[in-house]
Amino acid sequence: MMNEGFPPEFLWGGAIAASQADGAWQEGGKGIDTQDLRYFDSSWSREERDHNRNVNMTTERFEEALQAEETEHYPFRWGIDFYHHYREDLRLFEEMGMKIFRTSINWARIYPNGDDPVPNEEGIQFYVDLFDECHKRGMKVFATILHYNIPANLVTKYGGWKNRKLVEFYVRYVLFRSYAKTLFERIGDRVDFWLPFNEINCSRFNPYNGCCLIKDQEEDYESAIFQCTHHQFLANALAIREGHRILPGSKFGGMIARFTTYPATCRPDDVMQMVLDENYKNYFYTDVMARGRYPSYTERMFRESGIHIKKQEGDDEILAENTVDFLSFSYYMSTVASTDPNHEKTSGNLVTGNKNPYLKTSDWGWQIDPVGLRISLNDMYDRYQLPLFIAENGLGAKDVIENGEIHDNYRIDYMRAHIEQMKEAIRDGVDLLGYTMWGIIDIVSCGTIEMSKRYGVVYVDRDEKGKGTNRRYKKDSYYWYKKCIESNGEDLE
Ligand code: BGP
Repeated sequence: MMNEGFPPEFLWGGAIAASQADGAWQEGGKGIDTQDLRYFDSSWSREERDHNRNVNMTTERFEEALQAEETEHYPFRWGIDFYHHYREDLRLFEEMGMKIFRTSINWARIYPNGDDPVPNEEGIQFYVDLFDECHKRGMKVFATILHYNIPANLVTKYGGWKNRKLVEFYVRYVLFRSYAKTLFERIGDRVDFWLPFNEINCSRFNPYNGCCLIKDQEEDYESAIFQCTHHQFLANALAIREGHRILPGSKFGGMIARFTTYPATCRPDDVMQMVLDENYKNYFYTDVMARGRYPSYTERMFRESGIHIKKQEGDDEILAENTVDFLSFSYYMSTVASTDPNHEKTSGNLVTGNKNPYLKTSDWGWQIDPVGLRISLNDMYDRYQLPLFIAENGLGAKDVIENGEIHDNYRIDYMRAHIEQMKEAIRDGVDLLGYTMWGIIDIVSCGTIEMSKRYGVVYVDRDEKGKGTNRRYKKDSYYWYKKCIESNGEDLE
């Protein structure tokens, strides 16, 4: 029998990430982490902001930031002070009727230096309190174990994800309690869905964010990126193994940033380019996590890109025996594959892509494509036959507050169009578990570090220097999403 619409148990929710929201960068015993070190200047032009979005962290900037005590130029050090405001914010989410809340756990709150022999009890208590508050307010917890930021010490002392020891610190250390195992043992009963990594394909597009690589330290940068990714694949698989062992019945998802790609024309070469782009940007990662092995096209892909990685005895078995229970992805936009190097470009999440003449773009140049979400859902469900969860989807925009109101009809239009396509995908037979709209509350943008790029249905009065009352205001989209949830996706007017 064809599904008509959203199942009664569909999980409507919202998502944030610790580094973009929490602030309190030196409180509660937290160590300094890699996102605390990203520098932003509110006087930067549009070009400088886009350049710094992906400019690879330099050794000089990294070391300068490690010594910097100031916060104005380090927005991830203050976020929206969710660390102190979470009870108020969760009450707002409860009032909206949210069923699930996604956030990430900050590794540097649990192990301030990453290699500490014992965990930081204040950090564990923060997440016990936060997740208890979610359940008290009727929301399930969707926890991302790692959303880019690792303790800075793991970079300075060990070289970050390039070093296989990171796998030990993340999940397997027999001597110390490792990060993920500590979470499973100490707060595991409070988490309903786990994501070991946010967008495990990010390293390919933004290596500092994805795997904390500093470009000027790398001889063979491309190979270093994929060596880091191999270590993250192992950590992902071992987290699933340890999580299933410590928490029987627990659900672990693999997550990518989904770059849905169309051929520029029906010319076969453009279509072949699309196949290559889809494999390289998306399926390579979900194939490893869901099928448990490097796909057959890896060898040619690596060879033609000059990529060399080192595996160890037993790695293939770890990947094969510990695949994901569901797949998850962020979806903002789609892009175009073209064999024409002069194809017009536009910006996008993590990447600059080819322009699609049939699509409008956001203020930041991201191509808005709701039908692409239906295509992505059908593609991924057909390929893996695993339940899917949309972990991020939303519109970054320059919202304006007038007398305490924010009339963000453009965001309502964006959400309505994407939710309509989600319903179509469910009617196509896709098993879709839930939807956590990205940036349920305004937070600091991850790519361009801009507070002015607002995603939330809740507005936060804070500017790009971290100044403001930090008060929260319900946008028009807050009331709209509340109705959408109450009607289980039926009332989208
Ligand atoms: C994804 C990240 C999120 C969020 C989102 C929006 O890649 O997982 O952390 O940042 O992109 O991007 P931005 O914040 O750059 O607008």
